[in-house]
Amino acid sequence: AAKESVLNMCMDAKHHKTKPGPEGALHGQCALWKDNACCTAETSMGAHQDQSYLYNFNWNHCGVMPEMCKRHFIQDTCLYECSPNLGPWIDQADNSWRRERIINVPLCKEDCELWWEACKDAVTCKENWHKGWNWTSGTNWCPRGFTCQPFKYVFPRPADLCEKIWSNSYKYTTEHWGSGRCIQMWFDPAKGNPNVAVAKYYAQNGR
Ligand code: FOL
Repeated sequence: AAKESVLNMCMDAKHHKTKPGPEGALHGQCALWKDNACCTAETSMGAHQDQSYLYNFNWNHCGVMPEMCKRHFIQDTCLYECSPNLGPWIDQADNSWRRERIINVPLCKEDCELWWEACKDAVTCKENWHKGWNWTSGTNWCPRGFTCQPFKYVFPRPADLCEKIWSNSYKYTTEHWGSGRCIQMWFDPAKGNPNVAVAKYYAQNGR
């Protein structure tokens, strides 16, 4: 029972609760986490809005992001903001807007590949979406010298997207949904949250 302290916890970041607990009214795609969440109902609403108060982030910096792609970014936001099972991968952050971050969370192959497939023709100008934008208008636009290109050129393989976009928040794995060895971005809440067992496994066996 090593490192039980990392189970069921929230990172110290911009919008996270101090500790996880039930949230009756989580919105839309974040509802999967309503039995036990690090996000509030308000944060879950923000996860579904363009340029929400969460980060003022503009998904449409190279033209409108297709809806089928955006749902994967919404699901990423829900996992990032709501999951109480990312403790084994919490690390100190060097950002002004958060004290802690997640690093190398082993993402299930299916989640990464479906995300990439849905977004391969969406367009962006940057590989790392955490840093280096032009924020002079209050939201992020492409900095000088960065050209808008389809995701499939910016991120040639699914692993490039999942690992690089958020500064190695995720590690691409070949582990499958239901294996108990990878974190699932999408799951059926009727069957319980599969990430509880995954956090327990990595807390005991090392990340
Ligand atoms: N999803 C996942 N999986 N991991 C994350 O770390 C994550 N982070 C965000 C959203 N979803 C995530 C937050 N996104 C800035 C840009 C993006 C962002 C938060 C903040 C931003 O203000 N960037 C500034 C630099 C700020 C600084 O680091 O001091 C910039 O230069 O563009």
